[in-house]
Amino acid sequence: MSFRDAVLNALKQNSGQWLSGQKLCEILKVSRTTVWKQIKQLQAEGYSIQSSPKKGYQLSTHVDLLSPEEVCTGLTTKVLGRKDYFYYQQIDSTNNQARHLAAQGYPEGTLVIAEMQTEGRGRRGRTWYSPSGQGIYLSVILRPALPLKDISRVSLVTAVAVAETIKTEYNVSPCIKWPNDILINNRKIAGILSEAVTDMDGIEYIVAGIGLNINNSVQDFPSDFPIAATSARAEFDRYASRIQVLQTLLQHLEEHYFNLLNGCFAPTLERFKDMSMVIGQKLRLDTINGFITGQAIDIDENGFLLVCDHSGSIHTIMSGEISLI
Ligand code: BT5
Repeated sequence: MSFRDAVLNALKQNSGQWLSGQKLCEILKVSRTTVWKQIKQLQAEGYSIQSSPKKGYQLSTHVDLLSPEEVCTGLTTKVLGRKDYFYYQQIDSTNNQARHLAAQGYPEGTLVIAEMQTEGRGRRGRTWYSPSGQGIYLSVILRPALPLKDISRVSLVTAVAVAETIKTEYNVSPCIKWPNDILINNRKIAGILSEAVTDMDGIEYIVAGIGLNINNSVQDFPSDFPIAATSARAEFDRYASRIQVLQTLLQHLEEHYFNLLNGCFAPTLERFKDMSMVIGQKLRLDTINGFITGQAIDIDENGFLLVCDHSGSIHTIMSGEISLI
């Protein structure tokens, strides 16, 4: 065990209580200055450690850092986060970093997680507001051995995993706005950015990026979003352990993803449709080829949206922006 881990362990065993500097020195067999330097380092990592000249050091009982050592304890996934887990206090965008790692050959299940993003990205050049320590900003590298036509299914799998995480943790079913917005009471709580690199043989890799608002105060969100933003704290009036929510998310994601790989996508599609807020709705759809208006009638087995226009023609839409009419 490294010296850093030994200090952290000693503090954790006494979390919520004071541990004198003298006692720590005895346990660790080092000088007070060495202990003090390591405590400063742990504070810089984000651990909430109080210090008092008379009482010593106290680690807050509420550790909520998304570091591998906190998240992997109690995580039951087999692949996601099991081997390569990149954790940052601050990064431009976890998707940028995951794409970079995927291009270097990092395997399926590699996670990139940050406490804060300075250039969090949405789709089509939009931004994702990512303040420090309040939400989950996660990208995972997937290398599905699937044909190209199945790419959209992976996006749906991710959306269902996020929605089910909210259901598991808060016992409330959110709505999914095809393809990738997760809403509660018409306010956006999460978004997904899937980026794929493909070749003639199929999918080389997909970076699935998830932004989920957990402990944000609603007043802190920028006021100019076209869809109002919300967080789990704002909706359910309580702080949550981001560690626990992240573990649940990784478990749901892995379960639905493995089902997809094993040819069992139908139950995930049904879950998606159950939570979809667009089926049956009149809408305007902006796509790269222009826009159409009509009624969303279904989502097909590939995850494409079927829209019936005013003349009765049915359009199969792979990606686009929906505005409900
Ligand atoms: C998305 O894009 O919803 C995909 C967001 C994906 C973010 C994750 S975080 C981890 C990973 N790394 C990244 O760099 N990105 C991914 P889109 O559908 O284009 O929605 C973006 C729009 O949502 C913005 O233009 C705002 O209107 C709104 N928005 C931005 N930040 C938000 C937030 N924190 N909560 C709710 N709405 C937000």
